[in-house]
Amino acid sequence: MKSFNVGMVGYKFMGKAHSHAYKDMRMFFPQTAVPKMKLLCGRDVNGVSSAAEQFGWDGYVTDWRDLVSHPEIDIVDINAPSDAHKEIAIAAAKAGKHLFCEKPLALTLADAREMLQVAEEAGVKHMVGFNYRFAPAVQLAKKLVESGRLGDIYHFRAWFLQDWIVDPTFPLVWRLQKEIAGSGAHGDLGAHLIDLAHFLVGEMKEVIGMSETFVKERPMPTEMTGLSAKGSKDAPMGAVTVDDATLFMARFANGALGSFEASRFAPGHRCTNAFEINGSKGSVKFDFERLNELQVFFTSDDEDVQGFRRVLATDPPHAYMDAWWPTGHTIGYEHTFVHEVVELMTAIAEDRQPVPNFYDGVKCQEVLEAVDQSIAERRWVSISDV
Ligand code: SOE
Repeated sequence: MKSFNVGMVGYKFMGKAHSHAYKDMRMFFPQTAVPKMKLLCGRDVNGVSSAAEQFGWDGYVTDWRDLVSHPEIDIVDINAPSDAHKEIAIAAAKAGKHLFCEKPLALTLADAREMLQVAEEAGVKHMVGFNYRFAPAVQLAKKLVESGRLGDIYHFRAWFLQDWIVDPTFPLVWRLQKEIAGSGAHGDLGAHLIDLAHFLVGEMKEVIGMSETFVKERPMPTEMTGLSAKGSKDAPMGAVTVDDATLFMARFANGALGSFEASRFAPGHRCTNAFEINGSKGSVKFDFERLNELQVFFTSDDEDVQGFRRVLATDPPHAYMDAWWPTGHTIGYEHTFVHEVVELMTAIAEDRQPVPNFYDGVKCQEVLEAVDQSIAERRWVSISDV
């Protein structure tokens, strides 16, 4: 059995999700090449040492350069905040390491393109963390579209809604600072929707959008981890430099119409990542809050029993489900990362590029940037022009 040594930068929210995936994968996918959890990297020595112990990493370093130049590391996994992606990915590729980078790939389209180019020139494998593709119900939606069972696709309608910053006293965490995050709801949540749209429907031709920052100033944080943060009453205020919500419409190359809504200002929606696809022969509906299910509708059903029905994607032949539990036993958010790592390890072992890879990261970044341009210029923008 092949095995590859992993070095990972970042150990908070995504770091925990990836660590869990490397660990769990060995137990449920024994035929897949093994990820060896060698080195964890973080700037705070106390934080990184206790995370390394808790998550099961062999050791830790506090400078990513030591990880990237380490002769025993085969794969560099980057889940530090977005502003760190480019420098680490480029250094790692030049050192001959395979790359696994969280989304959005970079702060700008130019940076994302450079990352792809350097990775290709270095001849390394590269993967981007669009984990929602790996939910078996999403894979089923893909199968229904690809096999023609939904017919010609007319609509892709998607929304990713959260509510963790509705309170105006919630601190100014890094996700609300443009120089670190690149953008707000757009790049954090909209990026997932754009990738799902590419995966399920195909490329977009043109877009038009609008966005808003509802709370323009927030107290500086005294502590932050994952999506939670603490502030204090007397903390100085700082400017929010990203969007709280971005909405856009798109025309796909195949003629379908798309609508997209990403917002962190939707009370009651803790993490609603949902889409619908309508085609000439039927429709599907997915909602991450019920990630084991796909709602399907076929116009070919007898008229008297037509209606959306719920398919539980928990058993073979649904993707990945032969590896998990006995019939009908559901899986969760963390399993999407396990499947992602299965693809990463399999692709490297088979000497092919994993999917989705930096090319998909760039395609997503093109749409993010075209939407930003359309908002700034108040007009439709062609994807081929960015
Ligand atoms: C925060 O908004 C976040 O954790 C994103 O960063 C993830 O990519 C998304 O899956 C859930 O929400």
